[in-house]
Amino acid sequence: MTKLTMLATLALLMPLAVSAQGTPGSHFIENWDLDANGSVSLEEITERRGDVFVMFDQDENGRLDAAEYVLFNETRAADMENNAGGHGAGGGRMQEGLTLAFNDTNADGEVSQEEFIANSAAWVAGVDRDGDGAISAADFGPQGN
Ligand SMILES: [Ca+2]
Ligand SMILES: [Ca+2]
Ligand SMILES: [Ca+2]
Repeated sequence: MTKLTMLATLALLMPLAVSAQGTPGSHFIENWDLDANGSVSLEEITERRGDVFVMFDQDENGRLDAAEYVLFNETRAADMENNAGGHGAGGGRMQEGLTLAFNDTNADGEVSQEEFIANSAAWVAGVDRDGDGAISAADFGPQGN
């Protein structure tokens, strides 16, 4: 993966950066809200996760193994660092949904594309605080974290 691709990927993965306006979650929503209607639906999450998966599946075998997760983890860690202050407990919650442990449903040590996509709903459920089935600004912020 080139440096440039990594930077593009970083932008894609920004999970919970507080934007210049200071609205919690706005950066995540900007990056994942494909139709820009202010909330991120399960469909949008699923599609975007498909893109992320392909980006990190370097040998293109349809599975993210531990070696490929090294770069994925480093990319997310760098993102967390670059956005220090914008991540609270909610940031961890967003990050967890992308980890190997969260997505390796059959515990074979790799995440297949099917597993990664199928866990989209569980990720949304974990973040969707107001229970409307989508992720919007209402699911971020200090209250209830
Ligand atoms: Ca949307
Ligand atoms: Ca692979
Ligand atoms: Ca697996």
